[in-house]
This record gives sequence, structure tokens and C-alpha cells, in this order.
Amino acid sequence: MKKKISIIGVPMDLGQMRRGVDMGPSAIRYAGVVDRLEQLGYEIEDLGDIEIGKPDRDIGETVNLRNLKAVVVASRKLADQVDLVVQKGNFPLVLGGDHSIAIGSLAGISKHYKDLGVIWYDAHGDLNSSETSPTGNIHGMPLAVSLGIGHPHLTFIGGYAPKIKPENIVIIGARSLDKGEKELIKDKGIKVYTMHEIDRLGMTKVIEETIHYLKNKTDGVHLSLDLDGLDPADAPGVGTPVIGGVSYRESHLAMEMLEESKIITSAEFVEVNPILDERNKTAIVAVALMGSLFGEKLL
Ligand code: B3U
Ligand code: MN
Ligand code: MN
Repeated sequence: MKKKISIIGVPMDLGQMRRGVDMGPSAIRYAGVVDRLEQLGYEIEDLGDIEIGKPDRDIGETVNLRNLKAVVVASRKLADQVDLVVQKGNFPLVLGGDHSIAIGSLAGISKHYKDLGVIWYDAHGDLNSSETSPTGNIHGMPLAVSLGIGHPHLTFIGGYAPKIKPENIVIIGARSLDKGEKELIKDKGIKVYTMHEIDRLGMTKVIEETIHYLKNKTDGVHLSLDLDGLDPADAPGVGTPVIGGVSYRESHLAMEMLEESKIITSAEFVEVNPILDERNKTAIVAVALMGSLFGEKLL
């Protein structure tokens, strides 16, 4: 029997500076996510959107952590929702919103797993903290936060930290890493497939190795897919595009291989910004990738 999928929209744009990414969930729904997954035989429950508050007015202790308070409040709400979805036995599919929402997703999911794996498909490492971030944008921090690194208001959402172990993470598509992020990757021994490895090995090998690396040591794997992991030619509607990214075809293959492996137990698709997009292309790409992740076949 196929699992029921629960969709949660998170219209969050406070983790970064460019407005419009709050319309991501809407754009993805408009691109037909519910129909697409229903056609694959899933039962879909769309839980609507998490309510996002207003930007913080005072900065105070939150220096270099833009909108910390509002991000914390939203992350708690998302964590609670995701927690309930996992408790029900459904597959949580979270639609962003900027990547700061992964803090809440992982807080809700990881309490159900002793050894949660994470595939972080992204041009960036999202491994900054207020000490290392060049921008103060929390969307550049969620992976560090989930490792227990960062402001305790973020790391202790859900009442515990860390959410994941460094050896259970695989980053795919990285090509823009800050100094502090590179140091953290080395220090913690985090597995990273930069564009260099993807070019050298090919996506087939990268995903085979990823599955092999995570399969036996994890009891669930969360896919956190930032659309800026893809090349801007294929996914132009993102806030911080970086040239030289993963193609749509490679990403499509990656999703198909992950589906075949059956290791993925939750997923989120983030950073779709319809204001910066070309005729909703990035949302359409996101939905196509979700189709493959949930078992759509070409023939
Ligand atoms: N590493 C930079 C830029 C960035 C991170 N994530 C995105 N952009 N999307 C930062 O702000 O931390
Ligand atoms: Mn990201
Ligand atoms: Mn990114």
C-alpha cells in the first residue's frame, strides 16, 4: 500500500533578503503538485500553509541573525506540524519558502529517528552561524543549526539538539561555500559532492555512493532540495543563483534513483521565488522532480 503524503506550505521569506520566496508554496501548488502525485496513486492531504509572522523590529541580541524571533516562531509551528504528520505515519512533503524552514522540518522529523540521514541538494552548504555568516541570513545556516551549531533559540527548537549527526549528511551540488563552512566540513568530516565530483564521477555514481553511504547507518533519510542546487538555466527563480549547477536531467535521474532505493522518508523543496522566475519554470521543475521522487516513470 502506498503511503499517504501530507503537504505543508511554508511561505517564509524572512531567512533572507529577497522578497517573493514567500509565494513559493503557491507557485508549486499552481504548477500542479497535488494532481501530479495523485496520478501516481497517492492519497494527498494538503494541510495548507504555516502562518509566518512579521519581520523583527528590534535587532538587540540578534545581531547577524536577521529576523531571528520570527524565524524561531515559524520553525516551532512547522516542527509541530511535521511531527504530527510523521506520528500519523504519513510522508511529510514541505514546500518553501526560503531554506531556513529546514530548521523546523528537521526539528519535527528527527525526533522520530535515532539516526536520521539528510541529503542536502544545494549550491550552498548552509553551514554558517552568526559568527561565520557573511550576510546574517538564516537561510544560510539551517544545516549548521541541525548539527547543534548556532544560536540556542534555533538549535533547541523542539527541545533537543543536535538533530542530526555529521556522518549522516551528504551535500550534493555545492559550488559556493564560505570560509567558515569549508572549515566546518573538514572539521566534522561531512561528505560533500561539489560540482567537481559530480562532473568527474557523473550523477549516477554520486547517487549510488550516497545511497550506499547512508543506507545501513540511518533509519530514515530527509531530502532537503534547494532549487538553487540546479543550474540557473533550469531553475532561474531562486534568490541566490550560482552558475555551473546541476542540470534538470541530472536532478531528474537523482530523484529516480532515490525513489528506486526507497530510502527517502521525508522531503522539502525550497527557495522557489516566482517573482524572479520565468513563467513559473522553477516551480514546474520542482513539481517534475517531485514526480520522479515519488515514482513517475517515463515509460
Ligand atoms: N553562504 C551565503 C549565501 C547563501 C547561503 N544560502 C543561500 N545563499 N541561498 C550566506 O548568506 O550564508
Ligand atoms: Mn539552501
Ligand atoms: Mn542554496
